[in-house]
Formats: sequence, structure tokens, C-alpha cells
Amino acid sequence: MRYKRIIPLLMLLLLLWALHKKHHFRPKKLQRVYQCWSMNDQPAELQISDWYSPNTASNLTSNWSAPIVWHGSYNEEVLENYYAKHTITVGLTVFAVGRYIDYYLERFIATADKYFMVGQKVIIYVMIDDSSKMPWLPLSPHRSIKVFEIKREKRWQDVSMMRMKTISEHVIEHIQYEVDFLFCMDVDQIFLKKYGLETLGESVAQLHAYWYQKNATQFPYERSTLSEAYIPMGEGDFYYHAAVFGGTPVQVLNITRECFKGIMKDKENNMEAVWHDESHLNKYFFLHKPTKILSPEYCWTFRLPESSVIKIVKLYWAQKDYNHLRVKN
Ligand code: 5GW
Ligand code: MN
Repeated sequence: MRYKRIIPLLMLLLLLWALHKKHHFRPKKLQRVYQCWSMNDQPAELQISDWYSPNTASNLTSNWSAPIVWHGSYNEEVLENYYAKHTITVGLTVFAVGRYIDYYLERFIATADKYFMVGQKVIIYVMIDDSSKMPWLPLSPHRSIKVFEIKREKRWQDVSMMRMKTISEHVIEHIQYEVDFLFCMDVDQIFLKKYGLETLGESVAQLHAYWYQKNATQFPYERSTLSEAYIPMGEGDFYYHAAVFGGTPVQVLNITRECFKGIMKDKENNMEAVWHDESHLNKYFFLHKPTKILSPEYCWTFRLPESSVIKIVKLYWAQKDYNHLRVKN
């Protein structure tokens, strides 16, 4: 009698146990799946200490911990392995107006093809005032060029300043969807050695070859309080070169927008900063510190005497003769 009552109860328990076994999440299994994901598909983000090891006094980081990248301070293999798993596309904007097309554009593109971000996907954005003069060169695999016609500014100061506006418009319209990192460079430059993954960052500034060993009071910042580019005497961290800057598309948008705003405010006040767009770029990086800084090896000039700290020149300024090249006013 007693047992008869227990049997349905036992069957119910058996059913519950079976259901439990079928649906119960076993944390061990879940952990295994998680490990599998995290190991294969999403390797941990690259830390500065993984690839960067400054090895001399001149290789020190900035006082806000942004690495200053010198030749020998980075591990190329670590970077290449990381970006083999995280494929990226790198953009490069360059402007060529008037005679600068004939003098510089072809060599800039040819040497960028050879040395800029070797093995990565690259899009070179050429902004040109006469696309019929565009030099068409064969490119390496995974590289392409997009050409945009721009209008020619009358004053040469405006050629370089209006770049800020044009870049910001192109980032908004399409570049933000096309690349992960973007560099903006002068055209009167030549790549000489590999210019690689070590240069990529959120916002990247270039040490100016003439000023990297000088102190803040000597920097040619804009000193008039009437200009938006004003930096008080003795303040400022480095003097940056406007011939090279970069970062993620969002950061490049911030940089170019703010610089252009400053340039236009100055124009309203009949001001023009001493080094034009470069003064405004220096003001921007004074207020918003770059996350990475490139040594002068990344934008050198052989007009300067040889220096023991300059180990490998990656990019250098082309020769120029202002009198022949100036856009006629
Ligand atoms: C020409 C004469 C004086 C100043 C600028 C120009 C100029 C500049 C030009 O006629 N055409 C032209 O395309 N530019 C663009 O502006 C180039 O991309 C150039 O690299 C950039 C900045 O001008 P640079 O290179 O003459 O300025 P610095 O500071 O390197 O001497
Ligand atoms: Mn230049």
C-alpha cells in the first residue's frame, strides 16, 4: 500500500531529473566555449608594452605617456602578427596644386607605394586641381588611388590652409567608411624606408626636424593673443610639423575641423598665424595631446647636418625652389 503511493512520486522525480539534465547549463562547457572565442577570434588588444620599448634617453615617452616612436623602439614582428589577425585599411591624403603636381606628385606616390604600410591595404586620396595631369602608376596589390578635383586657391597660404576644410569634408562624406587609420601629408616629400604599423594611433603628431632638440621658449608658435593659434611663451610640449599628421578618421576630423575653425576666426579678425595651418595644428595638439608622436626620422630633411640620434630616415623633404614653384598671386 505504502509503496504504491511512492511510485508516482519517484517517477515525477525521475522526470524532473531528466529535464534538469537536458536543460541545465554546465558552466564548464560554457567556459570552454568562451575560451575558444577569446583565443581565436578576439585576441586581446595590443598594449604599448607589447610592441614599444624605448632604449635610449631620446626615446622617452611624453609626460602624458604617449610613445615617441624612434627607429629601434618598436617590435615590427609583434605589430605584424597583431595586424595579420586584425586586418585594417590605411588612408593617405595628399594635395597637389599647380606646379607641385609636376614636381612632386609622381615620386610621392611611387615611393609611398613601395614603403608606406607595406603589406597592408592602402587607399591614397589625391586632391588635385587638374586631374588631366594625374600621373597614373602601377601599384602593388591591395593599394588603390582615389582622385578628387579641387579648386585652386589664389593665395599660396590658402592652398595649405584650405586642406583642413577639404580633408574634413572628405572624412565625413566617405573616408570614415573606407579606412581605419588616416594620414595627411605634404606632397613635397619622398619615402626612403619602410613607414609602417608602428606609426598608427588614435591621433598622431610629427616632431619637426628643426625643433626637436630645442626647448619650448624657442618654438615658433603663434605669439599674438589676437590669433586663435596663440600659445603663451614657455608653454607647449613639442613643435609639430604640419607636413605629417594622422589618426583614426574621427580624430582626423576633430583635428582638421578645429584647425579650420581657428583659421576662419583669424580671417574674420584680419589675422593670419605666423606658420599658417601649422600654427593652428600646434595649438590643437597643445590642447588635445596626441596619443602617438613620431621622431624626426619620419619626416627628416637632409638640409640639417647628420645627427647620431637619426638612425633610419623613413621620409624626407624633397628639394625645393620657392621662386620657381610659387602659385602666382
Ligand atoms: C606653393 C608655394 C608656396 C606655398 C605652397 C605652395 C603649394 C602647396 C602649391 O603651389 N601647391 C600645392 O599643392 N601645395 C600643397 O600644400 C602641397 O601638398 C604642399 O606639400 C602643401 C604645403 O605647402 P609646402 O609644402 O610648400 O609648405 P612647406 O611648409 O613644406 O614649405
Ligand atoms: Mn612641404
